[in-house]
Amino acid sequence: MSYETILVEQRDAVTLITLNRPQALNALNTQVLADLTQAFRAYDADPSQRCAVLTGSEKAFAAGADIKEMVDKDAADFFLEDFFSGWQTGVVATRKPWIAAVAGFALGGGCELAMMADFIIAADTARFGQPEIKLGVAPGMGGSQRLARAVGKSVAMEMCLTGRMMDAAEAKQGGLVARVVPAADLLEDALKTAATIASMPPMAAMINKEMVNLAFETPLNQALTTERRLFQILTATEDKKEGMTAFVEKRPGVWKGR
Ligand code: CO8
Repeated sequence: MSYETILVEQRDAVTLITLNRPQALNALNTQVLADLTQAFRAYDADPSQRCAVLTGSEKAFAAGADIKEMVDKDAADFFLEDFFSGWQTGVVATRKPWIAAVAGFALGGGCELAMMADFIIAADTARFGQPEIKLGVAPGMGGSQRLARAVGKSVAMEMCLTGRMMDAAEAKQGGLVARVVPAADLLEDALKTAATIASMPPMAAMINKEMVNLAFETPLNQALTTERRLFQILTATEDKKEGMTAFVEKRPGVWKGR
């Protein structure tokens, strides 16, 4: 498959997707969304691929939605195109796990894209922010909701109202990112983490992802019931039998993916 704005490679069972619009600090335009949608769907559909990493450049993960693409649109254009809705169906809908590896700027839509990932690993150079207010608008790809869930109301509100950036240390302290690593080690660390996830039974990985996401989308009682049902479904897989037998026999499991 060929892409205009991203690079995609497979490293064993890990798909590495790199945003590649350096001249625009990886600003997210319609073509980036189309390319990412195609790449994430291909990843989801390929049984040989078990985890993905999305990254940007040293300077910018992504500096936001493409302002030059939006500057001449009016409200009717945004409404009729249901602008930004494709991120939900094209990226968030990915069923297999994926990690955002963030260095440099992750602003506006860039911060929102990172927060769509299952978790974020940040370089010590990472800067997160929702500066849309300075453009006369507000987050439109989930930023106000996901940031508030990640770091709490006060910090999210302050960031959205002032447009200030949060550095990697603060992002770690606030729970926005799983880990901060030196910039030079970012990709290696993210790929190694992805390889660990890729070595797990794949259906269990997908269901663990679905379960954790329930915590942010569903009332507790309903989520607990769904967790039990999903657990019960996993007990019917061949990989459950293999995983538990391998433990008892003191050997590594060999996964069938079903
Ligand atoms: N869109 C388009 N182009 C961009 C963007 C962007 N978001 N960010 C950077 N670029 C371009 C610049 O225009 C510049 O291009 P050129 O060389 O042709 O002028 C090139 O990238 C390099 O950028 P700078 O020269 O500005 O680089 P600096 O190192 O000086 O600054 C910054 C880096 C601080 C990241 C700066 O580029 C910046 O502030 N960028 C914009 C950040 C921003 O505001 N992001 C939020 C965008 S809005 C959004 O994401 C969601 C909007 C929701 C709207 C909902 C409407 C319905």
